[in-house]
Amino acid sequence: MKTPARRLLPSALSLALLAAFAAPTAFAASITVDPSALDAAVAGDGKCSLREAVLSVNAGANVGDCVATVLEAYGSNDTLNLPAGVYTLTRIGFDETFVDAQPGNSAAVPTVSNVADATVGDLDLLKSVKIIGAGAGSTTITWSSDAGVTRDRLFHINAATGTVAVSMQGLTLSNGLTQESLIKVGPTSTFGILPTLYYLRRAGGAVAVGPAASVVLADPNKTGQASSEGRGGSKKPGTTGEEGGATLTLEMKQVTVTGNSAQGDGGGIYTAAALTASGLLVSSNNASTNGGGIYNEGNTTINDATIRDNVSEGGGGFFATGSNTVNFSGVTISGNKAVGGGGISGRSGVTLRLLNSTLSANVGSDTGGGLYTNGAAELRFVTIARNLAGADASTAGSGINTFPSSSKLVTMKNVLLSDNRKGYTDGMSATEIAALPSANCGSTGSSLNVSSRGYNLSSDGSCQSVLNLAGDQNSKDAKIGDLGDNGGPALTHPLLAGSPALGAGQAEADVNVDQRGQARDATPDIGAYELPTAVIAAADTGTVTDTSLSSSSGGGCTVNPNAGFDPGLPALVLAALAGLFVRRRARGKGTTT
Ligand SMILES: [Ca+2]
Ligand SMILES: [Ca+2]
Ligand SMILES: [Ca+2]
Repeated sequence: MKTPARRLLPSALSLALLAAFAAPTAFAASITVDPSALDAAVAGDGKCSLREAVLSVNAGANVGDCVATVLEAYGSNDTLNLPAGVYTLTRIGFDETFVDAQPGNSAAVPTVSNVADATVGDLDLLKSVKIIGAGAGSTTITWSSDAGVTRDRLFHINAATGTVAVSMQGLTLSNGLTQESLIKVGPTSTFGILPTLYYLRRAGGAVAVGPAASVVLADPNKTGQASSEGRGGSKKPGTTGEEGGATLTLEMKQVTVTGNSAQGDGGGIYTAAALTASGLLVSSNNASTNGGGIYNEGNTTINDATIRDNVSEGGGGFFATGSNTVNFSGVTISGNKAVGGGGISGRSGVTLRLLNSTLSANVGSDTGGGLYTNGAAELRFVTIARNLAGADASTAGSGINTFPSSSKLVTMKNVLLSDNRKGYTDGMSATEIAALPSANCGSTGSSLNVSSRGYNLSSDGSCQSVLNLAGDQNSKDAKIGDLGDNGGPALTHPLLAGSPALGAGQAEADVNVDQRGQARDATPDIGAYELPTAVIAAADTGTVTDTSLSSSSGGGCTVNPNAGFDPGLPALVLAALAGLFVRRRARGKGTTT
């Protein structure tokens, strides 16, 4: 191929960007699936089942009762169309088979044979495919709960070589379950050198991405590993990467992952490869080890999403490990529960970037209600509020908990920390919780690995040793409302009248909107929520410049005397109206760059 002499060689980055954005314009083959079809792997009822359709994609030819519309080569980038309905899996059987000469004997080195088999159990996706539903409220893929049906996860992106790009859109994934007992491994052999596939038998209640590579489990009997790497004896990545020789990606748009369980990592989703998601809801999933909602070991970007009410041992909402970057923009993580890191748990190799996001009411029954990390984190315009931790050690934190052994820092700018408390035990009343000591910042050990970039607000003095730059405020009542629908795709904590967060942030060039899509002012509010200046002005009865809204550094808020709102309306009503407005406007978010 001829190349123009002066043409610059594309960098690896630009090639990667090209690959990411050069979406295929034509599908190879299109199959419409019938929700009333029996979950069969061969022809019989005259209807194309989801399983038959997946087998067709894998084979690159019609399987069972499916008949594809083929525009290009079958089996390269096909589309499965799933009209509204419930697609119920019933075909039991397990493909990743554990083989051990001495089951349950920790002295033996267990081996695993893996044969991805989409005819039974989970639907193994071996080729690039788009799975398109009629919307998360209309199209559901689930496992049968009937007696005699031994459930498995729903989807397994499971290729040892090649490139497999899977896109899911407009679906709900529910009732998946991975079960450790089915691989005949006793608790005495759950650590040591084991093939990754062992984990993939257990990991990912609804979806697992990635096979291959060997990994080493931390020995849960050695307490040192638990203390340095976070809660839960779990694995460390092998040198060749979790995805082995394959390039796997998963894209999810407007997908709900709810009510799934893993007797391992990733109650909802386990990913060892790149995940990109928007409009994602991950709720009420359960993992017996790490990542109640999502276990992440890849470079992941999630925008406009909710991760709530998931439960695990480490990282109730989201657990991040490996050497990866995780970008969250417009994500609310709430009501999740774990031993360590109720909302998010991040390990040492991970860089977490949170923008316009909310961590609320998560519980770390031991430590770290909101964010628990010994890796790097960059927080901008984030609200961390009302998270709870069990630990009452003098240095422990509930909003953010870091590790002194880590050289990585949590950097913060325009971050609002409010009413994160420790000493919590299950069953406490609201009155008892309100009486607990506040611990927005803290550390397992003495040094707080947090670095301010200014313009943060903490309702208590626990962050004061590090939040001491221009614009930082400590020990001020943040005056936030309850987590609720204030417009936008996820729940947020609104700022109330008189909040010291109002107009007290510093603008960032790449952040034009708040979590809801509301435009940011020139002097933005601290945290994920922006109250429009016009609303502040309307709530102010006559004073043009309200110095009570100024930040401690003097970055004040100049109100608009020409605001078009009735000054007689209470600020809260106006805030609600603003929320309704936000919900309807076209949104263009800042990016986590
Ligand atoms: Ca059929
Ligand atoms: Ca299978
Ligand atoms: Ca499988």
